[in-house]
Amino acid sequence: HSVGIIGAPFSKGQPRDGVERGPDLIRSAGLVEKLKAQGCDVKDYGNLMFEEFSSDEPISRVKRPRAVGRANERLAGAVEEVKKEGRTCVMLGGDHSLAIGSIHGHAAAQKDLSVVWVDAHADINTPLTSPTGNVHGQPMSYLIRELHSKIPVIPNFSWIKPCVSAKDVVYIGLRDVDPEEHYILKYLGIKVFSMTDVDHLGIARVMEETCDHMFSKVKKPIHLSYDIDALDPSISPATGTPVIGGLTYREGVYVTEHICQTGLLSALDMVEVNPKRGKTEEEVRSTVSAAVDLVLGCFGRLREGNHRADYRMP
Ligand code: DIR
Ligand code: MN
Ligand code: MN
Ligand code: MN
Repeated sequence: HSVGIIGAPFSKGQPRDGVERGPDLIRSAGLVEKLKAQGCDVKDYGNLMFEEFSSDEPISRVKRPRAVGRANERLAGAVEEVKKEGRTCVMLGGDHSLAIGSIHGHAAAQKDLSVVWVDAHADINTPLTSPTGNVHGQPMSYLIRELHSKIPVIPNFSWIKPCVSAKDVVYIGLRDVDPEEHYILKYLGIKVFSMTDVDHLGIARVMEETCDHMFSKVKKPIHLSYDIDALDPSISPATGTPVIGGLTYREGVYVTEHICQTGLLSALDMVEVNPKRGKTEEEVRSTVSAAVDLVLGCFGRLREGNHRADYRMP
């Protein structure tokens, strides 16, 4: 695997600080070294720098629109560059509003994508349905073509062109969905595997059906957007909006192993790791370590073990 890492230390898509420390923490846990040890060719592009806005008043219900819009525009450009260099792009967040830039930049280089969104939340509120005004609860609404007419004009958001079709999106792990979001998911006929479906089918069948849905016509490159809050808070408590009843560590890793074996993973987001939300050092360590393992699972790590193709027994 050829991998390009972009750090996006950005937190203004939601109200809690600390999530901007995600990229450096995930790197400190040895991500790059571990990817190299499993045979990946890794280029770390470092952290992006983001503009500050002295005045950034809400527009409709959207909080800090200028900062969020500009940060995502920068990220989109960076992701497009990584894709043009032929690498699978790994975006380390930061909050999930960054999926706007990550998916937009990916789509600019690759045009037709499938999106697998692994999260406790659907993150599909429009600026007009959002109960909180936090953009990390809205990124999908800006990206889905079918919602274009529902998006008002927002400063620094005008560069965004919807680039994903509703039929090319699959959700896994949902368990905290606003009523308006539930309406949108049903109205657009989006494929959803909620935690009820994970309980009912088991994660293996969920992944089979995810692939069947994605590959029903042509095989498109996959954008995997992984919110660490998809996992149960017993494993990843250090996150802004933990929700009880999530994926086990094993289910979470299984998702990455299955996506890896499709051979179609083209970009990955790993977001919402927030060390300030951990009550103890151990809670932070467990959350960061899960995030690292999920990334490793996306790039060939197998729980049965791995060895290099050129290994010879001494
Ligand atoms: C809620 C919470 N649906 C919102 N969303 C979160 O703010 O729109 N997303 N926490 O990660
Ligand atoms: Mn999310
Ligand atoms: Mn979430
Ligand atoms: Mn499959």
